[in-house]
Amino acid sequence: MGWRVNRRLAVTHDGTKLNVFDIHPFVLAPTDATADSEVYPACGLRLADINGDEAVDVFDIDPFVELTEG
Ligand SMILES: [Ca+2]
Repeated sequence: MGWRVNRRLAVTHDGTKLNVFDIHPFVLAPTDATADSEVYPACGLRLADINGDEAVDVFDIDPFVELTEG
């Protein structure tokens, strides 16, 4: 796999592992950071950095999908 993935934290920061309920905040975080902080104040953009490269971008999509499938 090769990704340094944070499997402990869901994007929603709800105490669960990553699941389908993290899809909305995962999409919202990089596209509208203001709305994301209002809707999910406990989250933070860093939780959407699934591959651990300190950026939230298109390269986080594949590992995110893989985690939600597993
Ligand atoms: Ca990333």
